[in-house]
Amino acid sequence: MHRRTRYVALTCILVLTLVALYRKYSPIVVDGDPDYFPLTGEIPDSATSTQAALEDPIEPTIEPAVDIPPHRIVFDAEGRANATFIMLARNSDLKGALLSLRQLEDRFNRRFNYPHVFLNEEEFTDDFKRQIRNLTPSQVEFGVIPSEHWYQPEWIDDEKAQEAMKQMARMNVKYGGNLAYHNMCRFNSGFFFKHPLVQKYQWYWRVEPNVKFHCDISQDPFRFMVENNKTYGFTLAVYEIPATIRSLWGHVKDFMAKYPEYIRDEDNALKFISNDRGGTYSRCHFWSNFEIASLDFWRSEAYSTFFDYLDATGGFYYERWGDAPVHSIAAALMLSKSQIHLFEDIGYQHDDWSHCPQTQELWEAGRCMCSRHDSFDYSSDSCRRKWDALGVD
Ligand SMILES: Nc1nc2c(ncn2[C@@H]2O[C@H](COP(=O)(O)OP(=O)(O)O)[C@@H](O)[C@H]2O)c(=O)[nH]1
Ligand SMILES: [Mg+2]
Repeated sequence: MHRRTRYVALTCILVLTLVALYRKYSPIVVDGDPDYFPLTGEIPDSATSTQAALEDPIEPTIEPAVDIPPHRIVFDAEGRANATFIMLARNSDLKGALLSLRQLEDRFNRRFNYPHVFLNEEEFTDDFKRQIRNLTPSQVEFGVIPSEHWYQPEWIDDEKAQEAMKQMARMNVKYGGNLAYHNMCRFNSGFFFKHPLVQKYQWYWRVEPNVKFHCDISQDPFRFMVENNKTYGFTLAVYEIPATIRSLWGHVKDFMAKYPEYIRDEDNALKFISNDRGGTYSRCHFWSNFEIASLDFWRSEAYSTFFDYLDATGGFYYERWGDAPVHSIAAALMLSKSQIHLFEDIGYQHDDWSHCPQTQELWEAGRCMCSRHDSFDYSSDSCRRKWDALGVD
């Protein structure tokens, strides 16, 4: 090689090595602020132990109606988002929790090692912890829910709540007479994202015991959410049982009238939750037993005000409002429809209802163990068609 060419080549190699070393050992740099991490509370291990790389910042497009911090692209050294799985479970749910976890690890997390948080209103037993930890090399944390986040608050009229529960039990309203279920729905609506173990995260994937993941998930859904400016992700959408939400929509309309600043006027997903421009509720909701979403959305002023407003009516106890319609109504009214994402490629089953990727391509690529013909998506109890009609990618 010519001497001069060799000199140029050596200089290039030296510069590239220096750039690589700088990227590897420099501190977190996000939007020019070396100390920034988009969270309140503790800085996650992944951020402090190594560097987090900044890649192609996306301009925030979120309107002021929802005060969530603009999405920032922050990944740790392994390319992971600041995210966790969250499973709410009882000690008696151990077998179902193991079944869900085994599939989640095999189909996705063995390649990504995202952490897990398990929550319960009482201490998990040592056996529960040991058996769960045995299934994953990822970090697992077990938390007890503060009692004020779980139990019926004192200001609820207990006699009225008892009477309502008896009445719902008599009418065979699903879970209507089950006080623990009411606590659970209120917790999932307004408190899970406030748990101390969850504070350090920006994203979560909700997992329940006894669910199935039918396909390989080779792309990281958290990264997808971050990179595509998404806030709420789902797989199945269904109709709510009318007897559980008798007065819910009336309160939502009152909220909209009182706090118009929290409602997104344009390009929201109102058409998914109402057939008459807000007059009545379509009863469609994203099925919240599967959610991949931003914790900052639930922590926002808009959603907090919404939850507090609904909670103050006592409807989680005097009726049986589920966290699914509450989450879905908020997402549909406060986000742009393009911030809501249907994970078509994630094969998922809860109870008898299953989502199986519909195209041959996705089904084969995911090595799916489900029949595309058994998918619930286009059955009469599904709201999938209404979602499709919104025309979101
Ligand atoms: N710790 C705890 N978890 C509960 C309780 N009730 C329900 N869960 C959890 O809440 C979620 C929803 O409950 P599930 O019985 O699956 O209700 P469904 O999906 O609406 O039929 C699951 O993750 C359950 O493990 C409870 O009393 N205590
Ligand atoms: Mg369930």
